Amino acid sequence: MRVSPFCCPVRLEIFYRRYPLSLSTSIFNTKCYSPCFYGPTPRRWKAPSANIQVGLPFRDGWVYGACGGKQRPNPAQSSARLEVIHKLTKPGSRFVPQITDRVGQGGPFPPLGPSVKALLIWPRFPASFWSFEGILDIVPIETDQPPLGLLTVAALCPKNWTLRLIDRGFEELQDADILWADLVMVSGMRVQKEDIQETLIRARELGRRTMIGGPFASSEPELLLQFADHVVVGEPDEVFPEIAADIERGSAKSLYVVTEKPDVSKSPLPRFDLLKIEKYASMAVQFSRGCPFQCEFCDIITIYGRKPRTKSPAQLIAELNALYELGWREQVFIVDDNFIGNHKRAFELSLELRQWQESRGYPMLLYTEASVDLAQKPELIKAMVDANFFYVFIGIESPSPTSLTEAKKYQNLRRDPLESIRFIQSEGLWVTAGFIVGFDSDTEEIFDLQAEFIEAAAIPWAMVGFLQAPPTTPLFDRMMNEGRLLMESTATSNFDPPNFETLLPLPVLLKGFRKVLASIYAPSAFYERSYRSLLQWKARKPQKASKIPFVPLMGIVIRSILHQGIRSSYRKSYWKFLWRLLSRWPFNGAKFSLGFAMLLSGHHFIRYANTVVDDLDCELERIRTEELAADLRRETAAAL
Ligand code: B12
Ligand code: SF4
Repeated sequence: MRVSPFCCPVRLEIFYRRYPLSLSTSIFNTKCYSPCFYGPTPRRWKAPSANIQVGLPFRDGWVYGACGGKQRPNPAQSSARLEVIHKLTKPGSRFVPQITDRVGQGGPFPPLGPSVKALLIWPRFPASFWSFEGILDIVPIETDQPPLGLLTVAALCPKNWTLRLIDRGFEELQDADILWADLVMVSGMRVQKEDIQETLIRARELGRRTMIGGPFASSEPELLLQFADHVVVGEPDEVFPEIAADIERGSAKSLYVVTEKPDVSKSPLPRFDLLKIEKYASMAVQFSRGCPFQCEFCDIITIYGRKPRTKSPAQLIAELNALYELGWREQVFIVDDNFIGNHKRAFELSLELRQWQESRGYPMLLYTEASVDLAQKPELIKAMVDANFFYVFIGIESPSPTSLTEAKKYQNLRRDPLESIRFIQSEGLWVTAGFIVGFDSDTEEIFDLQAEFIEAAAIPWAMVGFLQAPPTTPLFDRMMNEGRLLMESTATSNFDPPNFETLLPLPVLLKGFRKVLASIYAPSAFYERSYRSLLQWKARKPQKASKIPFVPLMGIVIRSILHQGIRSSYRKSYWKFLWRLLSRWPFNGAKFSLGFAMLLSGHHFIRYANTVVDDLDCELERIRTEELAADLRRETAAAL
């Protein structure tokens, strides 16, 4: 069979280790003459026995060739391919695919030699709930979080490689930067897809070798194989030296699927020294990977596994020490998928963190993510508070028990979630949380229930999004089996409408979501909730906020008054909240500083919610016009 050059370019040869014969049937037995991937000269492929052709559609519905060409895919063929590759690369699957690229003699990738110059790139994010744009107008920082995955991979690179890091959150990427490098190494989440794609295409056009790893690569390698020379699926902490050796000596593969979950207690100290540290609002360290629960929509457990693996407390403290040595004295996010996934280890760590904080005068404010069953562990909460944890992000998702049951989020059903949140707040941790609409069990009441819950729990930073079915998850499989997956969906995060057909009609879902956002981020509601959250949060004695030196602090105050107190449309609510803060907690450092952070954050959340509401209005208007046009066409046809 001759294959269109646009559908090409990568061949996956699969060895099903335990039962090699069962996969010996040829799936797509091909000869390829693709000019797009390996230069203009057609090459003939010797088709191996089990050979999968990758040329899957992107969410926009087009199949892209590595040359940038595109064509409409054959939907039946594409979804069959997607399904096969999805199964084969699914972590934990019985299949252990070893993928070899067989182009040319001795592999298509020439050796890069022992002194590789590697450019690490962290692509740009689109504006969202998490991007805190508004705050960047006021606070002298340029971006939120550092790319910890890239910093970890940097530490795994051979010592004789020269490394540079570019964070596209605040840095331009010049051609000269790419041309400096022998190897361009990119990381990223699905939500960074656009910039990931652009960066990889640009590096390839400039003739540079490209490699991508990280969560997007781990969940959708088949898409990225079209743009990157090397795609690394999974956590390469233990095997990266082998991959690096392949790169150096010219035996590198297109795709590395690391199915084993590494022992993170052996992971190296991330290369924080590569960061322009003063540009960030927060630093990040990771204690554990994986989560023991089984939420249907979650790709944490398909990427990082259900058995939480932890570092040693000493290892984490060494990471904090490294940040301390670099002069970092502000907030640090412990970016665990679920900090209390292994609650015994979390407790041990918290005890040691307390000593470390005490011995240095509490230099770092900590925050993390945890499941709601934290409320059943008062000793752990106390230990965290003593270690200077200020707040915790909790996946509440829904106040509806039916929707939680559908999502298999059973841990949220053990105790009333409202009670749990109030307990955590009263024990000393301030709470921020995520909420989801679009479950099959959701009815039209869900929107009011969500807004009421957020108000009752007093959660100022409430991240409300749509349910998504990310590839590799059980929800993705279910939607695929039910024929509800939208292949043409361009969704990359929970802020986009679902990538499957919801049972609630789309206009109802969009209208309901709009209602929730408009109600909870109305300025008076936002600042009232912030105030109530401070009343509910019982800060404890050891909790110490980060100190901001006087001069930058004055700059922040002046810019806040200018942008928020004078120019903004919500200045009345701003002044009311500021007055309450000053009159009630002028000498309570913890409450005052978190309250001040909430005061500033209004500039992001209120404006962000307004933008989303405007976008939703446009989208609803578009749907309404389409429906009217369809009605008109039907009536005209009937009349004729
Ligand atoms: C911290 C974090 C954030 C931070 C931001 C982090 C940042 N740097 O900007 C915040 C809270 C802002 C955030 C937000 C979001 N996040 Co987030 N986040 C995380 C979290 C918890 C930790 C990330 C981290 O630092 N990990 C530690 C490092 C060491 O792990 P790693 O990146 O996987 O790196 C390893 C490998 O992947 C690999 N690797 C990584 N890069 C590279 C590069 C190369 C070349 C190679 C070879 C290997 C390699 O090597 C590393 C060592 O093994 C992860 C979950 C997780 N466990 O990673 C989710 C996660 C990355 N986030 C995710 C999502 C969906 C989001 C949101 C879209 C959520 C939403 N509901 O909208 C938003 C989008 C942000 C935005 N601005 O729009 C998903 C991504 C899924 C995907 N397939 O892309 C994850 C996996 C969690 C999940 N399943 O929900 N997030
Ligand atoms: S609790 Fe959170 S991390 Fe764990 S499976 Fe559920 S959604 Fe994923």
